[in-house]
Amino acid sequence: MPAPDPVQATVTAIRSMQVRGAAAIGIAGAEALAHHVTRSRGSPAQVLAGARRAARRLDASRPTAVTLHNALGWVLEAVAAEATAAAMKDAAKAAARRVAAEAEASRAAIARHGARHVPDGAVVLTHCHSGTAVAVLAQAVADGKTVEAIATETRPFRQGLRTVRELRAAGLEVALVVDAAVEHVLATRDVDLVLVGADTVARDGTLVNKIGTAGVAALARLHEVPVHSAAGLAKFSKWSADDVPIEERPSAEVAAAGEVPRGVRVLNPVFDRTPPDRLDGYVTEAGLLSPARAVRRNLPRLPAEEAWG
Ligand code: RUB
Repeated sequence: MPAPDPVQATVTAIRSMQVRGAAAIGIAGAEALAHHVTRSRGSPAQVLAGARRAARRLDASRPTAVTLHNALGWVLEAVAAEATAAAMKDAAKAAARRVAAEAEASRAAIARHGARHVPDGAVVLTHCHSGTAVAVLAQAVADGKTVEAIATETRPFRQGLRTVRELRAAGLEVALVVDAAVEHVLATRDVDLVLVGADTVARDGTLVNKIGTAGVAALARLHEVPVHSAAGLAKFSKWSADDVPIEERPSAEVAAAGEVPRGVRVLNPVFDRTPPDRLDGYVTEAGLLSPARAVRRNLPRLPAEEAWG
């Protein structure tokens, strides 16, 4: 029996949400691409061409999260810089290991910086499941603070259930609310901070994150509650806000067949765009930065598009 195709296995895992969350998607994509390169045969030109084809297939599996595009770009850059097929394979493996190690280091640095902006006794509202945002809140508790989190359920995939499990395990007081409760929570509770993750930060500082983020941020502005997004280098992109593709997922995630009358379309856009003026800042590896500063710092560090051929 032929060995399973690592690219197809990862595409399937990402499409089916077995692997989800921007950071995890980037790491999985880089690993799959490196695995593909180590198995490829032929001349250096053929190895590079095959790597680019595999990268394009992986890149299409979750189009909104630029972490995937960046991670694949870093691996392609490393492969393209080598002159022999053997060196390309070593370079791909090393680049994938670097993507994973940097993602871990990035999360730890963001957790340290972000925790400093979570006051002792704070009530923090969060949306969806971001491993980075969870790490910030867990760090605040590890630093000796008492923190209460209010997590949205996040329809339709209900990532909020994972968030509340992880935050509770980290020692926070935790409440779960339905997405529609956000305004009521902001109006009736002393929420100190809204903290969310990021799938992509566009070049004008627009945050692209789980559907509902833009509304949560608008309501937070109305109630004068600061909004932070935990976003390391791999989340930044040269794309304009309008060019960040918003993934539409199957309607069955929202309503099962037969739950709505014939002729009713069920839309399932799973990300939205939060303009930078609704954000107080991005918590990056270099600390809490305004959207403009965060973009200025990170744009020059992204992989070059030429690596895609
Ligand atoms: C997850 C989501 C998260 C970001 C950041 O959406 O929007 O906020 O991906 O996550 P989905 P992390 O569940 O559809 O992937 O901080 O873990 O990178």
